[in-house]
Amino acid sequence: MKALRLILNDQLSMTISCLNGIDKNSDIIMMCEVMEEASYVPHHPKKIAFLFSAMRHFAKDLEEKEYKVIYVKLDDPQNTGTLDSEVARVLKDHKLDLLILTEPGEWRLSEKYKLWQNTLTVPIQIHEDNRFLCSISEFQKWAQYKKPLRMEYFYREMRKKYSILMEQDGTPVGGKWNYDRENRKPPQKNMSFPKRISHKRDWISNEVIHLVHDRFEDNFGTLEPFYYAVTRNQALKEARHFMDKLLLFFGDYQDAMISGESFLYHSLLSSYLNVGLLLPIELCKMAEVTYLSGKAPLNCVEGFIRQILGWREFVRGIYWNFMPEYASMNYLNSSRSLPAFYWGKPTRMFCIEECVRQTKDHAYSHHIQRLMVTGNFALLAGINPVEVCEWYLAVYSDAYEWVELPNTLGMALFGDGGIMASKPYAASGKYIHRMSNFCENCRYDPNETLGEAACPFNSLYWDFIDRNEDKLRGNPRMNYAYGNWDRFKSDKKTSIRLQAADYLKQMAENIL
Ligand code: FAD
Ligand code: DLZ
Ligand code: SF4
Repeated sequence: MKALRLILNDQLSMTISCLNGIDKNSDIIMMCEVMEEASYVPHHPKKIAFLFSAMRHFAKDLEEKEYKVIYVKLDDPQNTGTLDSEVARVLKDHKLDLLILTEPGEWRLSEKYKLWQNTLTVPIQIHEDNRFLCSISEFQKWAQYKKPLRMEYFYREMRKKYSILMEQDGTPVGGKWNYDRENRKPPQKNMSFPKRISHKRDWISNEVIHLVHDRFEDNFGTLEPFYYAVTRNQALKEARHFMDKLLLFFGDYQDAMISGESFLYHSLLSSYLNVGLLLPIELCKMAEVTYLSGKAPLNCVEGFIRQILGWREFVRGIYWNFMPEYASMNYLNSSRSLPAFYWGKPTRMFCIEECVRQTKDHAYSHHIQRLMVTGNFALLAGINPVEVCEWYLAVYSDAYEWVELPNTLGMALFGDGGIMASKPYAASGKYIHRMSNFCENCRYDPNETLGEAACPFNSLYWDFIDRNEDKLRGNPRMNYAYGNWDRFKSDKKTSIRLQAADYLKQMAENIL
């Protein structure tokens, strides 16, 4: 049998399951750039350039290993623009009699695969994506009897399963599972950050950059300078650089935000992991070795491993466990439109402007910026989750629906009513003031709730607490917030409501 083996854009791993048992003489590997995938949201130009360049380099590596590869470029004249039609065309043209796939990262595509079982003329095999450390069925089994689902318990099981940071007697190294409390330091004055490595740009990347410039120039985001790693070797260099120079500070300042500093001590590895150039297990092992050789403290190493072995696998489990209903959940009935400042229009809120600017420049911002600035604002202002999710899916180079949706709809917007998080991550301007230097440059005052200079996050925070009382008051983790709200006199409550209404009106008029 001659098989076609389709590799999607985020399946760029030599160990990908659809290549298992491949016959180099007869089987064909297919990869294709299609407009349908490149435009279902307005992806950031850096994201598209990174993905296409990484794909083209991966195809070249496969050819060098003497696999037969069909690579369809976006501007190839015969490219019909969709995965359906391209797969059907290649199957027919090359008289292939089997299609072998690895399960995709998005529900949308898994539905497509189901459809192909009826529409294509050849049998189809779909293999598990074994790069993840917890399979979809294993997560579902774990989740079956656990209510509520909490990352911390899942993470402990994963630590035991892979014996990462574990003592021989089955206890966690250092005696604790989680060192998060040590990882919330605000930024210090005069912090310095090791220089990031850069990669030489070759003709493949140059060709892709021209293509993206021509075809996607209207999309939000800056294409140049383009500095992403696009091969496994380059991605490994990034990983080693992180382990050697940054991991030792990663934990302490994980939540800090600094104006003009997009990366701090973060790894910037999510894009490479999600596309398949790096594997989660190898990063966990590298971090563990860094700890064992005394090069980074336990709070930093455990914090990093928890993000990958815990959060990353947990969000994927949540996605596949609750889709397709998950995508349309809107527990708080949030319905306002996404303000234009998310797409780079001016705003007087410095924190938002800065996070959006960093996003525009790098197709990246770190977790706390995504969660506590742009995410928190959308939560407090009651923005429609569908619009917010589309924004996150478009603007970050690491964004695929399996990881973006639970983080945005669940963690940031509480749209799933508590599946991902035990309470909303709602915070006033005081949090941003404590964890960043953004407020120093802002025309608003984080210490004021009322008046012209008042930080919009403050009145919007109380308005959020007030208007969602029926849904949130019963939650024990919200007792503190409701205790404080209850202590406000009724005229103060009225003033806060009016102030918030005014800011929401300004937001709708694009003058906030
Ligand atoms: P680091 O801070 O260095 O963390 C190390 C690694 O841990 C990351 O590379 C990533 O692989 C993993 N990780 C950390 N937190 C999470 C998490 N919550 N979920 C999954 N993996 C995690 N991450 C994505 O990969 N794609 C997304 O589309 C995405 N969308 C997000 C949307 C929102 C609203 C929020 C709050 C978070 C989102 N995240 C997403 C999670 C997280 O913000 C990014 O993984 C992280 O910022 C990537 O930067 P880094 O590689 O420097 O991460
Ligand atoms: C995000 C993306 C883009 C921009 N382009 C392509 C493409 O041209 N070809 C492709 O195979 N995949 C692309 N992707 C990724 C898919 O949209 C989808 O998110 C993943 O393949 C899911 O596994
Ligand atoms: Fe953001 Fe408020 Fe601080 Fe301005 S004062 S930067 S709006 S938190």
